[in-house]
Amino acid sequence: MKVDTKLNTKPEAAVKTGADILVESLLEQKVETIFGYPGGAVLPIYDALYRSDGDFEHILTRHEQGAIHAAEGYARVAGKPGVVIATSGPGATNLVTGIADAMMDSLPLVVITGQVATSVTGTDAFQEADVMGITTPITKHNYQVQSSYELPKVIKEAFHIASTGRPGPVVVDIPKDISANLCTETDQSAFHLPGYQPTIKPNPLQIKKLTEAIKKSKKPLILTGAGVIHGHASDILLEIAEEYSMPVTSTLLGLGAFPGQHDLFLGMAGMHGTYTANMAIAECDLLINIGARFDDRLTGNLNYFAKNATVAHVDIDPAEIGKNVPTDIPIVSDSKAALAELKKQLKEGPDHSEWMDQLNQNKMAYPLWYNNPPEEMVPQWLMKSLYHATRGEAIVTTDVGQHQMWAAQYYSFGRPNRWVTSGGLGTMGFGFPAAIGAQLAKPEDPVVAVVGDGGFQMTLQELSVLQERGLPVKIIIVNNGALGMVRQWQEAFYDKRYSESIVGVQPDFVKLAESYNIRGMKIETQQEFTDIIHEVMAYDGPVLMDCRVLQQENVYPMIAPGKGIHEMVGVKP
Ligand SMILES: Cc1ncc(C[n+]2csc(CCOP(=O)(O)OP(=O)(O)O)c2C)c(N)n1
Ligand SMILES: [Mg+2]
Repeated sequence: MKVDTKLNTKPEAAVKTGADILVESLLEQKVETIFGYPGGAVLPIYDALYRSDGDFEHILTRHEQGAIHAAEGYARVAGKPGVVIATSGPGATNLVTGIADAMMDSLPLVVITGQVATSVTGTDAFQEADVMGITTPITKHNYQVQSSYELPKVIKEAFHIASTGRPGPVVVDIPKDISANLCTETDQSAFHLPGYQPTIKPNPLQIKKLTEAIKKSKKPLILTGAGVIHGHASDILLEIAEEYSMPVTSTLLGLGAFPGQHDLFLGMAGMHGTYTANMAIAECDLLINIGARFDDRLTGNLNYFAKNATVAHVDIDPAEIGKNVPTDIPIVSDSKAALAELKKQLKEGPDHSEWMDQLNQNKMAYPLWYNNPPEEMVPQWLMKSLYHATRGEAIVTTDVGQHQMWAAQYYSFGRPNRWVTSGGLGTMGFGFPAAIGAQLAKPEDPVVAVVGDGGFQMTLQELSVLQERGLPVKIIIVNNGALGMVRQWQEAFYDKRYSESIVGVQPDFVKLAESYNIRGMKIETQQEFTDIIHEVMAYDGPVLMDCRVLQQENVYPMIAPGKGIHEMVGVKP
């Protein structure tokens, strides 16, 4: 390895800096869009980007958190890794929430952080932070690059690890001298990762067990998680479910994996799931989990979860199987490969017409409900109307809170990769920047950011990106003047002591939008919304709608913490 230690100021065409090597490696990975923010330790990288002359679209967000959530939205919708660059120290630590969010929701990211020069590592140098230490528990993998020689290989590995198996974030920390110095030789060999070989194909014997369980079942139920979407398994799932007429429910992150309007779909399950879906879990005799991780917001009290069921679990991550729910038929596999093998082996479906009748009766008797005084702006109505106005075709991103649950309940997703929400970490401030990333991934598609008045204020600085790029993202603030989900819990479990959850003071969101040269409007009635929404959606530019909804509305049904999945409150008015 030959490395020139002189700082590079004006590289000759033939001589490259480590940063040039990085840029070449990113191009080799067919990276088109980078989200980032410059600073001292990444100056050589930004210089190399400048000199790369338009090979990439670099999106300068106004905060590193905006960059990483935008990259998550991009990854979710584009189905390939989102790429982020931030500087050392505060730049890197500003990314931490988004890295943890991507880890929880299995989103592929390659996150490049600058680091102080190797000569001062460990001296508490200016803007030094232990990025490896901080990100080890929240990344699928992380690297600190030791030489520019190894950079091409590290980048290849990083993209491979982020996007294969169970996707996740990979951090590549690059000391400034390594990106700045000239480099004459690089390792172009192919990578070899013997310790990382995700199991993609299912064990056929396990699939045989599943086919036998399906044949015997009187009350089968399929549960879709995000793994169906990551594995591109929606089409084959639909074929199997239709052919054997098996009902389907979903986690929050699995929405869109199966068509939301389909007769076999029972709605979302879990804390704010439908009565039909949750009772189906409580009563089924066979639960087939495909790519969901049985998290507590889905299961409620584990003592009551799927108690009567044989549990089959398809997951590409073996660590998920049996983690929370004892599993009778473990299937470590890519979701599509597992379903393909199931389709091949399955010759006979379940005999379950009584079960289907029961589920259909539940659907009729206990639909989602809300009171709807037409003179009021009712948040559930708002989500349902957004669904109709966009014919279910929009890409919808959300923040976290009541509006997120209403969007999940009332916006019905017909296909995968249209629903972008922060599930595992529940990150307020996610929705708006994620919409920016989603819009960049699909420039022609309608993108709506459904955000809370609280969460929006955590990342609204990214309005600058809309202004600068003219991205036609539509922002719907479900403005209840409250941290609504906190208010709901305080109403239910803290005797209405609304500690710090009713927010009296807000900016004028319309003026705020206008100050960024973005169309803003305040919507106070159903009529106003109906009158304008088609025009808003057709408008070829960003629009912010400040929708003033009723503050006292709660999300129902609800499973209280500690309760079983069958113990819902608010099932009926
Ligand atoms: C970063 C972060 N901080 C705090 C919380 C806790 N939390 C969950 S929902 C919520 C209220 C969100 O309020 P808003 O954005 O207005 O949405 P609403 O529930 O009113 O629809 C809070 C504070 C969180 N999820 N994320
Ligand atoms: Mg709110």
